[in-house]
Amino acid sequence: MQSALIVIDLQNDFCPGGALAVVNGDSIVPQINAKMNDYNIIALTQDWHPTGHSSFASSQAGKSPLETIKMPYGVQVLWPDHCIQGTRGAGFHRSLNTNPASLILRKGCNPRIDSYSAFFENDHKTPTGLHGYLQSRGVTDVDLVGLATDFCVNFSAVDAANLGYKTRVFEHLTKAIDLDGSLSAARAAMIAAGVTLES
Ligand code: VGL
Ligand code: ZN
Repeated sequence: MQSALIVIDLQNDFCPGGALAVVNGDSIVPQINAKMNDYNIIALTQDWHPTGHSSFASSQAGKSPLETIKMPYGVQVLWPDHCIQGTRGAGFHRSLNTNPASLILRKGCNPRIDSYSAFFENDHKTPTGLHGYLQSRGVTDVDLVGLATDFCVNFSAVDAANLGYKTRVFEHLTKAIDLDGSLSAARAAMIAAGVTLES
C-alpha cells in the first residue's frame, strides 16, 4: 500500500477576495498543512488557464458567469476569469506549505477544454500525466483535499476511483461552490464511483 495526498487548487482566486472565491476557502489551509505530515507522496494542483480560456464567460458572446453552454465535450459552466497563468490569482494561497510536495501539476492549459479533474481534461480522454506519475511511484491509494468539493475535487476523485485507486475525500478539508445543488450531486457521484467520503 502506498498513499498519495493530492491537494486540489488551493489558489488565491478560489479564496476570499479572489475572482472565483469559495466561501471560507482559505480556512482549510492550516489543517491541510498538518495533514501533509502523514504522507510521503504529495502532489499539488493549480488551475492554470491562458487568457481568454473558453470556460470564461468573457470569452463567450452574450454570456454571464454561471450560465452554461454546450461544448463539443458536454455542458460547460461559464466562470468569471480566474487562475490566469502567472497572475497572483493563480498563485498558491500564501499560507499553503508547498515545500513537501514532490509534484506540482497544472491543468486547464488548453484554451478549448476545461479541466476540472487532476487526471483528465473535461473530454474525459486527454490525460494530464498525473496517473502516470502516481503509477510510477507505486501509488495504490489516493486521498484528496482542497477546492472546490463539487467541481475539481469531485471530478478528480471520481477519475481516481475509476482508474482503480482506493480513493478517499476528506470532506472537512474541502470547501464547495455549491451551485444549484452541485454539492449534493457531487457527493452522490463520488459515492457511486466508490469514493469514501470522510468527515
Ligand atoms: C474549479 C471552477 C472552475 C475548481 C476550477 O477548482 O473547482 N472550479 N475552475
Ligand atoms: Zn478553472
